[in-house]
Amino acid sequence: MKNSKKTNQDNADGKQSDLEFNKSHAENEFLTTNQGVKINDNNNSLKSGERGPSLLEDFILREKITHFDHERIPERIVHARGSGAHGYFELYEPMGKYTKAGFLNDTSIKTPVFVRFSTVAGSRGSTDLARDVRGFAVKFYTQEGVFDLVGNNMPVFFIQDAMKFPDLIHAVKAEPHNEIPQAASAHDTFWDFISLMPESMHMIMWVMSDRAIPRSLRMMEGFGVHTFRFVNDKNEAHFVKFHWKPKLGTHGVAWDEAQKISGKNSDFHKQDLWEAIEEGNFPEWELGVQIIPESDEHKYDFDLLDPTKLIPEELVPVTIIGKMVLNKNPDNFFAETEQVAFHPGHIVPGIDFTNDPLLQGRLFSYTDTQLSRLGSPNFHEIPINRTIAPMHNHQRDGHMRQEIAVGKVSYHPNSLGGGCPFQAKMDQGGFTSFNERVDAHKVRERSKSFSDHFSQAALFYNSQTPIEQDHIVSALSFELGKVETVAIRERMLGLLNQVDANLAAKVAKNLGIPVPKNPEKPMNHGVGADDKGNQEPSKANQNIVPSDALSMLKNPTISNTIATRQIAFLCNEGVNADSVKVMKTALKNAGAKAVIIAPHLGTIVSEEGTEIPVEQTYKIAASVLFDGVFIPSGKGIADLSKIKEVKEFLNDSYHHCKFIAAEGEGAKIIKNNSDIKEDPGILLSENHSDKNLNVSFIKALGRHRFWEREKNI
Ligand code: HDE
Repeated sequence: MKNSKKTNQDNADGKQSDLEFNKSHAENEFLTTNQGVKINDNNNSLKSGERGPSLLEDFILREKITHFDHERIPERIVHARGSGAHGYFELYEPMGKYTKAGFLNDTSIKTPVFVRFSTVAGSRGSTDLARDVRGFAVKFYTQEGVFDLVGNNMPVFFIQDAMKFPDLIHAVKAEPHNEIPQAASAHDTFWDFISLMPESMHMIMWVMSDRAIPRSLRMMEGFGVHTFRFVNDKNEAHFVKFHWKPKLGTHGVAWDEAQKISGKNSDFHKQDLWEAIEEGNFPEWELGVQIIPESDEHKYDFDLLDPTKLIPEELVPVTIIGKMVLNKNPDNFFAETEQVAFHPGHIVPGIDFTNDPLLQGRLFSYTDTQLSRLGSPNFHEIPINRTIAPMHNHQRDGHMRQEIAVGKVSYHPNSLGGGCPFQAKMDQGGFTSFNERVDAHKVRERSKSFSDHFSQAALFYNSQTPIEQDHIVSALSFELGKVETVAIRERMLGLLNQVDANLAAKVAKNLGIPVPKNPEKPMNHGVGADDKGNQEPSKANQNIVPSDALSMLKNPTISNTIATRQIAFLCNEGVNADSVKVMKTALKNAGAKAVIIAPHLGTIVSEEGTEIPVEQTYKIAASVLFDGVFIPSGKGIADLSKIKEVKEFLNDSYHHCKFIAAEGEGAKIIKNNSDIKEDPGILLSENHSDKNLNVSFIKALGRHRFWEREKNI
């Protein structure tokens, strides 16, 4: 019962810790049944004689097992695997010119939030490091009601119309006959679908990029994807796109590394988020908006209502308006992260929808899915979903209703209840929909303004650095290499060729088949635009101006901080304690964390004779779980080269383009390793406790990876 007494506001303020709460309730707290009867023996079921059969009358056993049998609820049909955290949002400047939303006008309010990050395709127990889009859903508990910004870590989506969503998800999920593969898009049904859906090509560029394998949930951008509306108190509207910019920068891992992390620690992202918050390293994002006047609706060569398009930041800059801090882990995963119910239709006065046909479909889907998942229209009464705004209406009853409504009035208008509750006029904060004029024929059609599927795919590809482009080529070669049907590979090459001929040629080479000369017209297979006589542009627009904001490596907002990075210290008996201490202190001062690894747990004795506590052994630690590696000096360090796991550690660090620093005897280990070729990502010093090495290592780690190494390996 204790959690139900905590409010979302308490959670945001981080009020009472579990430990404090438990201490204050420890006295006189007995184990009871759900009916409050104190339990005398929680170890033995009721039997007829100590070796006899169990008795049906054991209501304590039956209650316990029945409850256990029903512990699972249906997992989310998409975004099943998630990690959540509480925090708050703070506004920098009042936004009254554009929106009347209270939380976007008062800079003194800390609006509580709950965020859930997720992968899309896998089941609830699947790995965090799947190549996938990440969900980035934020619930703002505003004083005017709940506002959910249910976005992703990529600014566009695979499809333009809600009608295609079940098809997309059926195609990407494990294949229905054998339920293989789990949390992976590298299989026939996904690419079969994609090869027939040219509208997916822009999103495909994003999911084949390193954005789909983030280093950390704390190092991802977030996007509202659809164009929404801001509405001010004069009822004037502006189009708006939402962006979350992480303070730690946007970083990905190498694909080989992602696959290895999945084996070493499939909870890598979940644990990283949890530990950062527990350690007080609260992740932060700034909220940015791109605002477009209604009069500019048709100004661009793409449609603002098309969710497969973004607005380049160079065309409409992102204005930063506030920040979000995540400062508290959930008390209970199920009660909060699993039961939280997001809905793009949860909006507050000052924010409104557009006619984006994907968004319009979502407005139906999310209540419907909660009914099946949480099992009742009363899901808003679950503590994590409760609004902090006063809530009064005449909705009644239903499964597991918590509220005990008093009195006999449950209708409006009424006189017996004094007319309560009253409708709110606009100036009393009543929600009114934006008064958009809609006057048209009913049609099942796609707007012609949605038909350029290749230009922004090419914009994304051409905005990447050569290293990032290589990663896209490798990802496509991996995914299509796992596809068994050759015709699907060929169709994909045809589509890639329509984005960029070089890209298609490189993937074709890896697949060992030529780019088809006259690719099949994929539109003939499916969405029917051809039936209506629409002429689809068959190639990307050639006059594309690259956008640096789309590249993780060029992104001007990239952060060079090494805060919260984990650096492995490869140690042994006889390590030089001063070498360890000097580097450890330098890293700590820069916000990073040194982890001492040695052949055994307990302590090791340094060459100076001091004891150094060991945190992990070589059997447990793996390079893929760290951001960089340091080998200190010391007589005993030379023996590290005899340890198989140390060699694997260094080789993986090298292949995944991590920065490696070493000094004294440590440097010799690197020099003598024939698998490692020295390059600027490897920082060696012959001296002990070299302060220059510390400075250059910290600077290097701020670059995240020395991706240039890939050319030599
Ligand atoms: Fe979702 N989506 N979606 N989606 N979505 C769900 O709702 C759906 C789409 C997104 O952490 C479901 O509560 C349809 C775009 C996130 O709990 C479901 C369509 C974007 C989450 C659903 C889309 C998203 C969901 C499953 C096409 C990025 C996880 C469980 C019309 C802007 C929220 C649930 C959480 C979850 C339907 C497309 C983001 C089934 C029909 C585009 C982050 O209702």
